[in-house]
Amino acid sequence: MDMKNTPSEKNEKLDQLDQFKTDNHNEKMTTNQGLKVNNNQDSLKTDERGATLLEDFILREKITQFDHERIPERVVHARGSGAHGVFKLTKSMGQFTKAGFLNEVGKETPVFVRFSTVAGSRGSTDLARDVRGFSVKFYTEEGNYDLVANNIPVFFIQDAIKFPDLVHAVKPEADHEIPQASSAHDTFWDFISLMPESMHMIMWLMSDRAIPRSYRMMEGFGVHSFKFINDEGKVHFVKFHFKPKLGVHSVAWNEAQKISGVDPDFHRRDLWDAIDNGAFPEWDFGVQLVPEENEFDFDFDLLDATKIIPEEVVPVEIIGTLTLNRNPDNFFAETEQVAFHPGHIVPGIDFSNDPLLQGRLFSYTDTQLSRLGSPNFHEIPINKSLNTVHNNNRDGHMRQQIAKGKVNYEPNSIGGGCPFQAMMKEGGFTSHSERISGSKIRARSQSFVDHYSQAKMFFNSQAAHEKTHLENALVFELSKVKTTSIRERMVGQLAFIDMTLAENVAGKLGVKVTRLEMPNQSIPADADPSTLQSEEREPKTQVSEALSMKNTVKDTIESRIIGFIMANGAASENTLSLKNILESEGAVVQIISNDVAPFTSDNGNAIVPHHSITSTASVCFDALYICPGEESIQEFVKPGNKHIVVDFINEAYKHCKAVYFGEGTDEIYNATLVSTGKHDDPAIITAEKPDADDLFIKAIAGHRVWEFEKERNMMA
Ligand code: HDE
Repeated sequence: MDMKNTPSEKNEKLDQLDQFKTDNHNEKMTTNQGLKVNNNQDSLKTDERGATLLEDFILREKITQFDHERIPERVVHARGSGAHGVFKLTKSMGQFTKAGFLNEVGKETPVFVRFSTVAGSRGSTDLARDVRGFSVKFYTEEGNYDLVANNIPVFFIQDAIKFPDLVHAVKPEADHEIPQASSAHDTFWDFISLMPESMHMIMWLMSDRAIPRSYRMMEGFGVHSFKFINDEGKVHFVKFHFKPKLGVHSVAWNEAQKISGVDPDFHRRDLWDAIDNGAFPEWDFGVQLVPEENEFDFDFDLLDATKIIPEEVVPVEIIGTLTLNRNPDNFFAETEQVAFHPGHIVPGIDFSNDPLLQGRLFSYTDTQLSRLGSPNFHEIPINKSLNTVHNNNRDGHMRQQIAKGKVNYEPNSIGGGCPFQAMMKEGGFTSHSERISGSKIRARSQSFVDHYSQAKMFFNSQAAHEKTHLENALVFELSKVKTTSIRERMVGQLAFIDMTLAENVAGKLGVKVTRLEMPNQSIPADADPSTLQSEEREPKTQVSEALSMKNTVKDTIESRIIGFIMANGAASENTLSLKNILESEGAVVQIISNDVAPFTSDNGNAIVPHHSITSTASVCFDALYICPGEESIQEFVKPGNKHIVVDFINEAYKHCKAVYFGEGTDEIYNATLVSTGKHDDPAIITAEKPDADDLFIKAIAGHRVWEFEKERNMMA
């Protein structure tokens, strides 16, 4: 496999972490005090059958530590997976920002990234329909910079004050704590149907973006407008983007639900295995820049987090590459204890006045206090900045740093005035100075009032199959809603986005489409409704190509998992040659047999299967190859085995995957739904097709033949 972007020889963060690592290999067991332990099997007792003594400090220490092992999970984004990596700058942003890590082309900055779902608990499934977190901690020479991003570029709400309401609504319902990791329930849709500002986000959430094939195949967005500040103090608004080199891909919803049962750690495992195998996930890092003086050039407000800047209006400039190339050593120490905060910034980057961002700036430190238990969480190795901390902040639970001397205040003369404040030219951070005038007011800007036009733009930009999936997702979610009035109100919302969508959904829910004269919850009760009622506007950009995942397909099969179905007597020549071709293109071949006992191929070689067909499922593979070999096929079509292999292939077929039937596999082919399908389906490959191997590779690179979905499922 192509081992690109091998971990840099030098990664200062990893070197720093090394100082905290321990390895038990060849060591004697000790207590927490370093005392060697002689017996870790029996507690201290009055005699062999007697009561245990309170004196047993070894027992007490062990049990006490265990009793306190758990810490509170994150109030949102509890379920996550992390990895180390490197950010390499490919284009200098020196003209726009003085941030050191964005100035010198070729500069490498160590990073730690944590991906997450939002609603589920720590142990919940990876494949929930949900937003994914994409948090990046850049360990820069000027301090830590955190880009706490999501895989969706907009948000549900415009103002942070609504965040607790949103999260309460989506989390399991308060009385019976049901459902886990799912938005398909009454309280979520009750809230959403009353929040027109969430409609754009809802379009994204109901799209397949919310069920990614892999963390490695999703985008990341900073969501808010931030500011770049250059040496002269000139300001540009900036939106951040991560674009995966493997393209943006999803699974089918039916598949997601099955993966949740078969392998709830699917995304976590996929990330871990890819990095372990040297298939390092990579993203292009890009920016959309808007000079400060052009702030008001748009038909939406740059400070409104429910809007994107369409890429047709401001293109994304690619400025660097993010590569993840090392798995953590310890999940708790690194992935669980890492603490992100959008307020961790460096000179050259500043906040905008987006009211959602402003609220976040308070929340993240606050939440770490209850989660990690102390304001000293910055001293946990994964959170430590590369440069040593020098200030007069002191003490508190679990303080690690030993600050020398008697001086812990400033100004001081006894300590020679240290630590000194840094001048700007020495890297001292100064907030960008912005002239603000106005009166104190608890209200929302008129410029935030259009809630539907970008929802329309998103829906209009989807390919036909993407629209169908989005519609089906709405039907699924709202079918789980028990309160009819909520279903009706939600359909009324959809009518502002697309009437056909609303009617199709309504038809399947058994409700009527009534366009709403609805109160907009973001409007204060005593505001003049004629000025603030949500407007129905046509989007200026009708269709944005960047919004359809279909347009992100890349010509690569790297890291795709291909299942080879084979047993005793499988034809070794064809199988090996295809395996070699696929692996040389970076794919991963896994052998599936009737059981996991080693078998022999037709040339007498012993083969050890990765899976038995009953211990895995077709949803865990990107494509299938039914290997040739008469004896092997006979093993699979034996009574008792046949329906298992047929169901396995049928499922892959229904999920629009590439399926390749080797020579002489007709008996299986004929028993599957595949035999009843259209012959021009490019992802069904049979051995007699010219260039069958190439066609298979092309089909895998295309990810799925969604355009044949209806056809493939009609046969079911
Ligand atoms: Fe977060 N969010 N958030 N959020 N968020 C948290 O901080 C919050 C928002 C995001 O991998 C919490 O450390 C408020 C937008 C990610 O550790 C908490 C608001 C975006 C993660 C918090 C938002 C995010 C979090 C919980 C509305 C995309 C996971 C644990 C004003 C740009 C970080 C924690 C990780 C986590 C608050 C909205 C992304 C409670 C108040 C918008 C990726 O502080």
